[in-house]
Order: sequence, then C-alpha cells, then structure tokens
Amino acid sequence: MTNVKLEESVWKSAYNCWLQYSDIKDHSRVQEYKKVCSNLVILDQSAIIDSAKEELEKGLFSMLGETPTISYEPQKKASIVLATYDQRTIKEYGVDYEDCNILNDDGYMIQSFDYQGDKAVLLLGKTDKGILYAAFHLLRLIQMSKDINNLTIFENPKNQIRMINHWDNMLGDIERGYSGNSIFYDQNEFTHDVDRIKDYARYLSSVGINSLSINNVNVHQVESKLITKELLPHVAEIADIFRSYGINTYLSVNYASPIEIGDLNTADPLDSEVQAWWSEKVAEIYEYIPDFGGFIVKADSEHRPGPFTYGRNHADGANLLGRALEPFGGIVFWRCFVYDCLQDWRDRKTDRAKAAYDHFKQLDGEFLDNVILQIKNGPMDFQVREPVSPLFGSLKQTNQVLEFQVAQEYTGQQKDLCFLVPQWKEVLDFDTYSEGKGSTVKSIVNGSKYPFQYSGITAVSNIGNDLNWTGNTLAQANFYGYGRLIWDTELSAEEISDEWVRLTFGHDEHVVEEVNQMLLNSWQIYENYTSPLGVGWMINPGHHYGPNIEGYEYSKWGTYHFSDCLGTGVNRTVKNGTGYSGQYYPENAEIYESLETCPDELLLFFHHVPYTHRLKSGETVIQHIYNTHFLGVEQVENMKARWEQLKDKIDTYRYENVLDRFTMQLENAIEWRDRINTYFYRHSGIPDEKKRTIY
Ligand code: GCV
Repeated sequence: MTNVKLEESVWKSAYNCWLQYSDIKDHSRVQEYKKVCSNLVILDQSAIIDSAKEELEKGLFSMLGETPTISYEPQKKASIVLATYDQRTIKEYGVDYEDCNILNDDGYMIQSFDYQGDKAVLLLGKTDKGILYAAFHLLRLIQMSKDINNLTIFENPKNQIRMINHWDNMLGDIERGYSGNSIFYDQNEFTHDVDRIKDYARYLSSVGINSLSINNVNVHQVESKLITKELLPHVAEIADIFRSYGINTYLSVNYASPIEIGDLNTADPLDSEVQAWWSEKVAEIYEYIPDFGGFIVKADSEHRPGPFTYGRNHADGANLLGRALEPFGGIVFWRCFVYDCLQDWRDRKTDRAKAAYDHFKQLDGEFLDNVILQIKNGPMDFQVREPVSPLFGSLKQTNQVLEFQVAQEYTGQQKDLCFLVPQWKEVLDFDTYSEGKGSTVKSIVNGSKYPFQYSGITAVSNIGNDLNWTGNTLAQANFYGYGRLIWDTELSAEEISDEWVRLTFGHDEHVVEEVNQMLLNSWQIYENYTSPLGVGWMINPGHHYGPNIEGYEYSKWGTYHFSDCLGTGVNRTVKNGTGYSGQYYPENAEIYESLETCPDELLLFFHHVPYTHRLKSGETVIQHIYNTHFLGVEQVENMKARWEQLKDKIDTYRYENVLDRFTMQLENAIEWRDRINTYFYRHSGIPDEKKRTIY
C-alpha cells in the first residue's frame, strides 16, 4: 500500500473496492460452497491462469476460511476446474465441444457437473483470458451469495476492445484526476509500486478490461520520452504486470516526437525520414514490450501538434503511425476530439459542436486497417447532458471506439455523487438511423453493424493513489459500472448498481436499497442543480467545478449561450442556426430541428428560446430552471440525511468519506442553485411562481 499507515481493518474495506471477499457468516452456506470449492484442478499453464489461481485462492480463503488444494490432473474431489477450450482433458468432463464454439476469444463457459460422484464446476475459456474472467465471475457469484450448484453460463463480451485511458503525467499529477496522484509516476520517475499496480490490474480484469493506456493524451516534454530506451524498461515492467491479467499496455505519444526526441526538424507524415524514424522507433518499443498495444494520439487540438502544420490531414497523420505499427500487430487510436479552441463564434454559425464531424466524416475509408478513430460520446466534452456525437453512424468504413469519461470532470469531480451508467446507457441505446431503425450506437461500436476490424469502447480513468482509489468511495461504482456495462451492454443500470452495492457493502437490505437509490437518482439530481436543459458548461473555467454562468473557457467572445433579457440557448438548427442538427440522419435531424419535437432535456442545446417558452412538461423554461434548482438542493439534502441513517451499518472510514463528500456536494448544489436562479431571474425579470427567495 502506498503511504498508508492506517490499521488494516480501517483501510481494507475502502481499498478493496468490490473485491471485498468478506467472510461468509452463514455456516451452512459455507459448507455448501465448500462442496464445490475445496480443490482447484488446473489443466493449463500460463501467467494469466496463475493470476486466476491466485485470485481464487485469495477469494476462497477469505470467504470460506480455507485455501483450496491444487492439482494439475482431474481429481475425484469437489473441484473448480480451470481449462481452455482445446484441452484434450475436457473430454474427461463430458463438455460438448459444439457448445463451446460460440465462445469468442475472451469468452468463457461456467458449467456445474458431477465428476465421479463429486460436485465440480468447470471454468472453461476459449483462451486463458476467458479462464481468468470466469474465475472472477465465480467469485462474484459467491460474494453475491448465489447458488453455484447448477450453473450453465456462457459469456462473450459484447465489445472487442474494452479500454481505460489514463491522463496521468509523470510529475505524478493527473489531468482531471480527483483521487490523489498517479499510481504509476511520481516526480518524473516511475513509482515501481508493484503491489498497487497489481491490485489495479485485478480490478480491471475483474470487470473485463483488456486494454490500458498509461499516460496523458496531452503528452508533454517528459512523457514524450516514454518511448525512449531510457524509459522503456520501466514501461515494460508495468506492461508485465498487466499482461498477467490479460491487459495490453498502450502509450499516448506526441505527434511531434521526431522533432522532440529525435533529431529531425519536421514531423511531416509524408516525409520519408519521418516515416523511417517512426518505423525504427516502433521496432525498438517492441524489443522491450513484445505485445505492446500501440499508440493513442491527440493531434491538432487544444494546442497539441499534428499533421495540420504540414498541410496534411488526419488520415495522413494516423496512417503514418499505423504503417509503423502494422508489422508488429500494433494499433493507433486517433482521437476525434479536434476543434479550434480559439474560434470566434459570434457570427452564430461557427460552432465547436460541428468540428469533429466536419474534420472526420470526409475522411471515412481513408484510414489504414490498424487505425481506430476514438470518438467522445458527445460533440462537446463530457457534459452532464449533450446529444450523442453525430459521427456515430456517419463513419461506415473506419474502425472506431466510443470514448466515455469515468473521471467526473464536469459531473461533480468525485465530490458530488453522479453515477454515470444511466447516462452511458442512453448513449449506447441511441438510434443513429444510419441503416434505418435499429442502428444503435452500441451496434456500431460493437462491430456488428459494419464490418470493422477493430471496435469497442474506451474511457478516461477515475482512479488515483487515494486509499479508496476514487476519492469518493461511491465513485468506485462508476469504475465498476463502466467495465460491467461495456462487457455486456444489455445489463441494466439497476442490475449493475445492485451488484456493486452488494459486492462493496454486503447484503444488509436497508443499505442495499438506500445506496442503490442514491446511485440511480444521482445523475438526474446533479443535472437538476447544474446547467439546465442541455445547454452545458456554465462551470468554472480551468478546474471545472462549481458554477460560473458565463465562465466558458474561451469566453472572450461573450456568452456561448447568448442569454439576454429575452431568452437563452444556442440555435443549432439548419434553418437559421449553426446547422449542427443537419449532421444527423434525417430521423434525428428533424426531431432536433423542430422546437415542437426537440426533447426538453436538450432544448437549449439546439434552440434559442424565450424564457416563457413552454416545455412539454407544461412548465415555462424559466420556471423549469427555478423548480429544478430548488429541487436539486432538496434532493442532495435528502441523500445526505439518508446516508446519515446508515451510520451504524457502514465502517467508519467509508461512512465518513462519503459523508464528507455529501457535505461538499450540498455546498456546491446550493451555490449552483443560487447563482443560476439569480442569473436567470436578473436576466429575465420573471419572478418565481412559487415565490421562493431568489436574490
Ligand atoms: C486531456 C477536455 C479536458 C482536457 C482534456 C481534453 C481531451 O478539454 O478539459 O483536460 O485533455 O478534454 O479530452 O483531450
């Protein structure tokens, strides 16, 4: 543990997240589990299978009070059997090979059966990764107090790439990190905190994450050197740990590396010396990390270098790196978060929301097979509410991953509670209509709609070296929920939340019900007291916490939401606005274009309306703003009070940690309410119908 001198009993529950493996008090239940779990039969060998073995030993000992014995041959004994698909010994257990054909590379089967009169459960992976995922699944079932005597489970992850991106800097700070410092770096050195990194790998793989990038997409001078001989041995040490948990390691790279760390004076993608430089560099990386995943690149955005400098486009830039990585099986994630942050939008036509589509749509089909475009869920930047990026569905010939943000940059920074799974589900279920009805985002990013070679989902991490990993203990639910959801996008927010609460806090029904409700309502509550009706931002520039109604980052041009004494909102219609709504397929474009059909929650994203405009709910816009902001504060007060009722049921450390966060959240919510209500009251001059105090 990093810098933690607390008693084990204090830190354990906070640190262990959802892998608590609490001892099971019910004696008969323990006996029942022991009937299956007293021996591990391991029919294959690999580092990943060793991780599965270690996890099962750890978890079973902790829950059942007995370490299983180990054998490497079938045994007539109650057993958990670990085997890969093509094991000849599977015959021994009568597994139907045909059944297993439906498994994909990361898939697994869990099957209960009787073996020569003894109970056994088979954890069968298509590969060793499947075995590890199956082991975590079985441990989850036991933690959830489920019957494991009659299992027939087939699991295939819905998404091929299931990734986390770190925005960690080598100094140790994390861009948009709200849970302490990096677990990988400190003072421009590697931490070598092997135990902590290994525990992190356990959490990641317990929810099925298989890819990880370990440094910020804003690659500064020091991090540019991560791909040099000086630092690659340290990266390799980290990659070794993650490899044992089925996770590939990636690095974010500086597009201008040939200049920054090479001795070239250009990074022009069409320059042959630049091309040779990258090829040599990539070959060198693979000497240290033979299964290196590849690169993440943020180029030509927010002052990062990129191909535009040389009059080239993003396909030229991405393909340069793709070509260098191709011989080694590496891939490039090229981010579509590209916009001109210095643009002047006062003509009411220039619109940041249009940028990603404008840059990338025209390049569809021009990227190499090992290049993947990485697209943020919305056209702006991880706001509490924004529409789905119109790039989904419009790129039909280009590999792509969807990018979420688990770190709560604009959604309360892990002080305020905001469980994001319901938001992510809305994005995944959104119908783009790219091939008519049923062209959902999830069907595009899981590769079933178009034949992409690579696809999946990635997200910005929310962990740091805080004792509980995520600052607010309840924010662990976003980390867990992200992994579970992208493994199986059909899981409901309720199922995911319930699993997390039980795994994390146990089975006291009062705790389970209360915490579930807090999580499931929290996104709506956060939205209630922050920026209204999809307009976004209104947050302090720079650090992005707390209200600042006209405080948009690049606000030297005035408010981006054009609020005045008559109305508010951004007109993004084709008819007389920025034209953004035209980037969608007609079914969605028409809905957003019209004031009558535009959903209330996105009204101010798409339209500039008078304060007296009536929403579908029947309320006027101004009254909606007042009502939701008063309500939001009451809801936070209520959550805090309900948490206080759980005092005797939750260990002190986690109880105090969350209470402390609710206290901060309440202060924040009050400030938001007062500033928003005051701002709009003063602009509109329209009093609150309910005559509540607005200053
Ligand atoms: C890593 C937003 C954040 C930046 C982040 C950027 C990105 O603008 O505020 O901190 O930079 O998104 O996604 O690249």
